[in-house]
Amino acid sequence: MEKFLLASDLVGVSFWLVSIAMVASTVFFLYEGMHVKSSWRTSMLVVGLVTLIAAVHYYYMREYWLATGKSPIVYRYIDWLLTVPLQMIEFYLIIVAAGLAVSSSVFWRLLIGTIIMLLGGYAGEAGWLSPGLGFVIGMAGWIYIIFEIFRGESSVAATKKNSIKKAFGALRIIVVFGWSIYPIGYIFGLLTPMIGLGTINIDFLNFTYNLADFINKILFGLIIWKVAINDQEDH
Ligand SMILES: *C/C=C(C)/C=C/C=C(C)/C=C/C1=C(C)CCCC1(C)C
Repeated sequence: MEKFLLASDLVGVSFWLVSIAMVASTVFFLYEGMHVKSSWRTSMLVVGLVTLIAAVHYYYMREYWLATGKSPIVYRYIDWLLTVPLQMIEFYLIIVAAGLAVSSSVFWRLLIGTIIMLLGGYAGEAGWLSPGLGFVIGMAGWIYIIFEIFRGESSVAATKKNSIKKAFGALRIIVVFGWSIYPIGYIFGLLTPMIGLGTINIDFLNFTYNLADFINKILFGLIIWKVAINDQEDH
């Protein structure tokens, strides 16, 4: 299709912008990670890895989009399969960085929720299952994750220290509100025929996912960075 990016291709522009933002934020997170208190360094490294992995995938996704005008489903879900578990590790690291004890089963439960969420979504988008059924399975995984961070073991540990309470609160907002952008993209992109709103809208789906990735990877990293800096000032 297109050889170069056209101004009329808004979705293509969003792929482009996010790919560059991921590269720049990777440099930022890795650099800043060297200057925070040592207990926060692994957390900063992990957010830098998340944006690095996303940057690589966004370069492929934007090319795929230009060449085919189709959803880069495989690249998208490989990216999520790597980066969402890394973000789940982050929850665990935040608690550990604050010197609180929590069992590693917290991480495993969050991982199981993530895999169910992504498998459901992929199956629905790739046509393994009907988009509606894939959506229901994906939602179940997400709801399980929300339950764990609001009612599970990590949520109890997180209330024990003030600086962590704040960080955890911010992360919860990301997982509930930031992450809700993805199913919105799915509903109004892929489920439109099912809910009587017309045809499948691949442009809306991809634009919305790109916006969501920008918020949930870069803003997520900035939250961790802010908490790490504040923790330093407390000491
Ligand atoms: C860095 C990438 C992130 C944080 C990706 C998150 C993806 C989701 C929260 C996806 C959620 C979905 C549902 C809740 C329902 C089914 C469709 C999905 C996979 C888009």
